[in-house]
Amino acid sequence: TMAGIDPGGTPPTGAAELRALAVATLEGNWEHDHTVPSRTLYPHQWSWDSAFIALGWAHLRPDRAWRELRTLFAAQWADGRVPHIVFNPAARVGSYFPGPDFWDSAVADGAPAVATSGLVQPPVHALAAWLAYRRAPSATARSALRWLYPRLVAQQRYLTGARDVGGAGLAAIVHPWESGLDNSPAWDEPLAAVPADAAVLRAYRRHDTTHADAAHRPTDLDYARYVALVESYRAGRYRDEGLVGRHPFLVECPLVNTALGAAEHALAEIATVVGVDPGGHRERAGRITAALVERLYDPVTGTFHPRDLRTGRLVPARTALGLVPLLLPDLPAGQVEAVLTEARSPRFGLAARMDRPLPSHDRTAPDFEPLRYWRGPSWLNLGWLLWQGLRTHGRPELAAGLAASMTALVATAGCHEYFHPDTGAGLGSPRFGWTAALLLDVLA
Ligand code: 2M8
Repeated sequence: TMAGIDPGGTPPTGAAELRALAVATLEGNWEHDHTVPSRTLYPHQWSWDSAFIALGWAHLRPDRAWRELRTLFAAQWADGRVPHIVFNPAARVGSYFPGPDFWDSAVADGAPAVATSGLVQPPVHALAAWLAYRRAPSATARSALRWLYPRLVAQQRYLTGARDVGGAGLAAIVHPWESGLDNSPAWDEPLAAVPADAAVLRAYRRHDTTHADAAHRPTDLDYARYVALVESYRAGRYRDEGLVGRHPFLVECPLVNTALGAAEHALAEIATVVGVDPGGHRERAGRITAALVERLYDPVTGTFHPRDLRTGRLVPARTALGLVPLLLPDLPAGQVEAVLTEARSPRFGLAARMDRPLPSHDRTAPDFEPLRYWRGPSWLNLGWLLWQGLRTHGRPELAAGLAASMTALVATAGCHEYFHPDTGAGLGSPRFGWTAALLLDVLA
C-alpha cells in the first residue's frame, strides 16, 4: 500500500492522511485496465462505479482515468448500451452471482466479445469524463475525449431511443439494478408486480451474503425478483422492442434521467473540446430536463419520484432519488427551491452543519432501515451528486456542510461502501472504490 497506509486499518483524520487512505484504496482495487468496486464483493468492472472511480483517478493518475473509461466503453454493445458489468475473465469462476454464464450476453445480437451483463446503469460517464478532463487537461486527455465522444453519444442515443418506453424522451429502466439503488424503497411498489418464485432462487446461490451481513443486503425475496427480471429480459435476447407487452418492470427513474440530462450538458462541453457543434446537446439537455420536471416532479410532495410505466403512477416513496435532479444546471427555480426544502427537511437533514450523514431514504418513513443497503444507509455517491448540484445552484454553505459530513464519515470509519445514517459506522465492503474516488474529489 502507498504511504504506509493500511486501507483496512484504523482510519486517519487529517486531510493528508485521508487522501493517502483514498489513494491506497484505489491502488488496491486497480486491476490492470480497470478498478474493481471492492475486492470482496464485486470482482468485475461496474459501469457507474467506473465513472466515479475515473474521476478519482483524474486526481492522481489521469492515465488510469482514461484507461478505466476506455476499458468500459470497449465493452459497449452495437446498439449503444454500456453494460452494467464487464466480467473479468481472470476473476475466480463463481466469485460473483449472477455471473457471466447466467447473463449469457452472447444470446444478444451486437454484444461484444467479452462477457457482460445486459443491463445499464445511470449514465454518469460523460459528466465524469468532462470533470476528469477539466481536472487534468492534456493532449492525452483530449485524445481520450475524442475517442469517447462518439461512444458517449451512442450511449445517449440508446437510452433516449430504444429505452424511451414512455414516449416522452426519458429512459425507462427494466430492472432495479439499472438505477444503481438496488433495493431502494422506490422499487417496492413496481417490484410487487414481478412474480417472485422462491424456487427460482433455490436454483442459484447468492454470494453477497457470504461476504456481507445478510441483514445489510437485499432480501432473498428481492433476489428472487431480480433473477426473474433478468430471465425475462434475457429470454427476449435483451431486445427492447415490445417491452410493454412482455416485461414486468418498466420505470422512469429520476437518477437515471438526471444523469441523462447532465450527460448532454457535459457532452456540449466535450463537443467544444473535440471540435463539434455543441448546439444539439444543449437542446437535448433542455428537452430532458423539461420532461423530467413534467413527468417525475410531484407538486404535491414537492419532490421527484419514479414513474411506474405499468400503472402510469408516480411511486409515493420519498427517497434520495428525489434530490438528485438538483444536479441539472437548467432545473427551473421552482424545482430547485422544492428540492432544497426536501433536502433540508428532517427527512434528509441537509445543513451547513450536519448533525448526521445524508441518508439514502427518508429517515422519518416507517420503512427506513438504517442498516439495509439502499434503504437508509449513507452513500458517498449520493452525497457527491447532491454536492455537485448545490455548487451548480450556488449554495456553497450547504455544499460545504455536506462535504464536511462526507469527509467525517471516511475519517471515522474508513473508505466503506456505505455508512450507518445515525452513527456513521462503516457498512458493506471496507475498501470501496467510489468512496475513495469521490472523497478525493471532495477534498480537492
Ligand atoms: C450494487 O449492485 C450490484 C448489482 O449490480 C450487487 O448488489 O451485486 C449496487 O450498489 C450498485 O449501485 C453498484 O454499482 C454495484 C457495485 O458497486 O453494487
